[in-house]
Amino acid sequence: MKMTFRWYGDSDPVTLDYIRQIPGMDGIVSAVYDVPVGDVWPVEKIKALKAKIESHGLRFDVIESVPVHEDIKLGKPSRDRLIANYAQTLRNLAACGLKVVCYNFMPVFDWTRTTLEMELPDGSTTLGFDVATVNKIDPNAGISLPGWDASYKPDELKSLLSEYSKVTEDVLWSNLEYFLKGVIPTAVEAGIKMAIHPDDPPRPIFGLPRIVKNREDLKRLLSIVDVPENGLTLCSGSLGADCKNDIVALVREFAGQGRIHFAHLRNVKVTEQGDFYETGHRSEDGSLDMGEIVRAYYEAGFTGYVRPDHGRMIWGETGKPGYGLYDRALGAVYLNGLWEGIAKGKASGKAA
Ligand code: DNO
Repeated sequence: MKMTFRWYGDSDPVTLDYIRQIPGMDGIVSAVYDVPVGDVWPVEKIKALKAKIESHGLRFDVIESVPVHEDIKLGKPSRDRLIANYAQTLRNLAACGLKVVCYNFMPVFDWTRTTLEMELPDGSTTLGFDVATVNKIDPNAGISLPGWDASYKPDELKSLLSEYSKVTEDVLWSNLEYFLKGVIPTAVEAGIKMAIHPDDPPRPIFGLPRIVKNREDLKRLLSIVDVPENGLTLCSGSLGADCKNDIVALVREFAGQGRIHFAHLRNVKVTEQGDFYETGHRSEDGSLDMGEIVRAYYEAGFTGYVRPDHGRMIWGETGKPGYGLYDRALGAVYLNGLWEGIAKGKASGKAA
């Protein structure tokens, strides 16, 4: 596995100078942030970003994310032009040597939480999700969730949601199929691996359909265009927020098939009703057995990219919720330690 760290560009309070000091850190995961969604990412911007990252001794192979325009998810007539733009962005990324593109197909909302500052007994703060709180929100009356993207004005959000009222799960699937059939041939030609991120949390919210939330969905998605370039970002914390998802089994199955190109590794403490909060990465701290998950990657011969996912805020750090330096750095070191332990245990013939 190749260890990477998400970096939000020059505005990120966590600098490349700091990231390179994390033991075992190989590369950066980032994006071109100043091109409007739906436009083509120009080669010069990609090159400049890559040069900056590489000048810090880090590799840059993975994009998170090239966002999918809402018109594509809604299946509007403009989608053909937007899909052509997306394909051109993939060609431009390939021309600059990029290898993996993470994206998602969640309508309107990317990851959603009801608190960004839940205090844990040790005084750290973390992100949490409470089903009852979300169910009480009427999105048409406006949304005031912490971290909610304020780029939509209330009226815009209302009209977007009303467009989605006709989009059932089946319609969203057929729009995803249309998108994949439009971009995967270009990905194959260009040598880019597409890696869809699952829905976070893995359930419908605000009446909007969510279709990438469990094994059945992942299998269906991969079969739409059955080539390695149509692959997954397997996010343990997103899928793990539904205790019916067996992450170890998912890793064994899909990494075994060479379809996981990017692994997001983090732990969550989950209840059966679907409430959860994000813990430190260790197995003991959350509901997921991180040791077994990493072992599943190891045993599948996984050579793809990994990143520690969200971290808590610790040691007085402030910054982008989930994306501070300290707890994610601890996560990276822990994950590398698990990997080394498994590798050495196997090499010495003992069960690690
Ligand atoms: C959350 C992230 C997601 C992810 C997108 C991929 O922290 O994992 O926002 O980047 O869903 O498109």
